[in-house]
Amino acid sequence: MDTYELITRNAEEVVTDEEVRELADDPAGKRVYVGYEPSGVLHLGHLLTANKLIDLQEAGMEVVVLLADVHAYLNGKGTFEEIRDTAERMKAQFVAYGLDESNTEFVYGSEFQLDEEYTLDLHELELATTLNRAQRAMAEIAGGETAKVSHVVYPLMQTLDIEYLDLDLAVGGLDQRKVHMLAREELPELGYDVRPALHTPIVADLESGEGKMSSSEGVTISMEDSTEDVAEKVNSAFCPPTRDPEGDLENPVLELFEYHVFPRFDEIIVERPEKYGGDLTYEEYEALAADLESGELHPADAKGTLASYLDELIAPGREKLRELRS
Ligand code: NAL
Repeated sequence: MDTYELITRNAEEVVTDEEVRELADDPAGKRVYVGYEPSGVLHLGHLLTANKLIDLQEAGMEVVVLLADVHAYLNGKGTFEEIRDTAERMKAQFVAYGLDESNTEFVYGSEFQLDEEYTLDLHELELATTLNRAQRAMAEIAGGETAKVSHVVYPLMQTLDIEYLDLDLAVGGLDQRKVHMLAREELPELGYDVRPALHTPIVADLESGEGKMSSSEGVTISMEDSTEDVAEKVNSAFCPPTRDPEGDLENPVLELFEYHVFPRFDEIIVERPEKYGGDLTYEEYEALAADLESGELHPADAKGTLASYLDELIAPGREKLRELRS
């Protein structure tokens, strides 16, 4: 796979394609970041962006993970002490999941966001941005309620972090796109450069195939789930024998194969008794999706296989969590 393909595979959107192509021409030493509001337990949403970070490390880029403690505080996620605690657990789970520790810089937001120069730049951004614009940038991240002043400071700080962390590429879920668009507009106002952004898709709810799966609503899989939990959740997942069900629905089983399993394994083996046709081996997502569609692969076999690969992916993080709690 060429570097541009590796960088952009499974991305829902790159802004702009031309800027990302330029990065792909010379990726060595380029700094890419993802920021996360600390959360004590990783779920599939976190792992989707982590998969992208692993791709980017493979492409030779340096990865910065921002443990966005101040942002979590501004978004009402708890006291500073609680947030710090969860951030340490989060970091340990990312490393267990497979982020190369020797090539990943973990930074706490509070390490630089409370500096004088940063604060003055932030105030300049506050002066340059309308309330309406900042609220719109924050709507998806806050999940509705953006009535507090903290909610409009949040996207401005995220904008500024792109400059202060000296980044070449911003990565995030599609829910971050409005903040990244704000950053493209506002950074030049302060005399800073515009940076490209890459957005990963948001996977549909496991059970219904509707809308967006997140930790707060709907069914997801987390590092806390046992092997049995994973099997049960995948087993009750929505899985019509097609890639594109009617209307707004998605096939979450296929999405998980595409975004979570295939990027991390060279081949996927569906184990089947001889009387049902014997084992199936797939090197590409498309081949598996085509077999599900044609009926060659039964949804129950697809689910059983998905559950066991997902379980293998989360097992090291689950172990780490147990260790940290004992
Ligand atoms: C991501 C988040 C917060 C601050 C950031 C600063 C720089 C780069 C990325 C950042 C968290 C993100 C979320 N807004 O919704 O999880």
